[in-house]
Amino acid sequence: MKKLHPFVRYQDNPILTREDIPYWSNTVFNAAACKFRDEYLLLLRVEDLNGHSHLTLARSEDGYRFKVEEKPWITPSTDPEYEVYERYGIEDPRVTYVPEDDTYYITYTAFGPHGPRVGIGRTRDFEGFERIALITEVPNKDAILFPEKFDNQYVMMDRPGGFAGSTGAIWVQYSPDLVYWGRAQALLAPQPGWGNSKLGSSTPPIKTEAGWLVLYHGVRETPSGRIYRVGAMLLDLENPAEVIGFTPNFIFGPEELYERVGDVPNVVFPCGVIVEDGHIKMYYGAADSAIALAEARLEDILALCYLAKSTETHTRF
Ligand code: BMA
Repeated sequence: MKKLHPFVRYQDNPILTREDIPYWSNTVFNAAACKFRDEYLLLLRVEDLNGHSHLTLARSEDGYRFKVEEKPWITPSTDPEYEVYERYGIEDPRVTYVPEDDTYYITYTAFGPHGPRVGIGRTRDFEGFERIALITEVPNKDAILFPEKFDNQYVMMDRPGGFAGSTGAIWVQYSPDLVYWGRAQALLAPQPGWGNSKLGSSTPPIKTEAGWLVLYHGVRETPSGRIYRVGAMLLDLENPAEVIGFTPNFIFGPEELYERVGDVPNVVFPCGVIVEDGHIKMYYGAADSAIALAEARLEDILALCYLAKSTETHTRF
């Protein structure tokens, strides 16, 4: 089969499966990624045998071969402020380093009897982790913080809605302190086609001369289930609520067996990217059962973002 441009899968994919987790688990998928003190780190979503998720660190010297830590790092909170909202697990982390604060912020989906909502916490050393707040109501997920402030405000993308048959769009919100959020605006919404049901931001914004580059996922509802694929959008450097362009076609989707077959078939779900020398390493969950890696040249993704500046494939507001 002719391979899609511009991502190339790592030859030894998948890079992590439950065989690599030192304790009993059901699956590992949807990992955040960053570099820290010359190491590549993945913050893995590990689903236990009860079907609830927690977060475990994996470390690597080369970005390809990871060693998973012996024990979970962030588990659902027992603090009464959080407990009910994290009772069924914490999922799909994203890590954003904010140089101004010299801090790594971790956003995650907290899942409990009321549904999914977003939590945020911080670390400086990937040893201690301090929760800051639960920052959305339900239902909401796929929240990612920008690495810079805009007019002294933190900015995050999130994905309210998208449950019980409703569609879900990517939004932005602002906060002076990471606790209180508002001025919400819709950014990019589903349209008929590959992302007809839900869109959600996937990976933390990458600053380029052309704008903030964000990979996002689009969900297509089909008679035999959902297909999760990946697109890219470019946001204005000064105003992250302004979409400069996006890829009208998906640029990555499930093709390999490990992406087609698993607990949830036909899913590629990136949560982390690492950029080095103009190349991007995209770490993605495959079929909710493994973690895989694909690489692309940054400029190739940027070029594809200019194909759509208007409303052809997705609705802009
Ligand atoms: C989304 C998220 C992801 C998951 C995907 C496919 O809604 O919950 O964690 O990978 O569904 O099941």
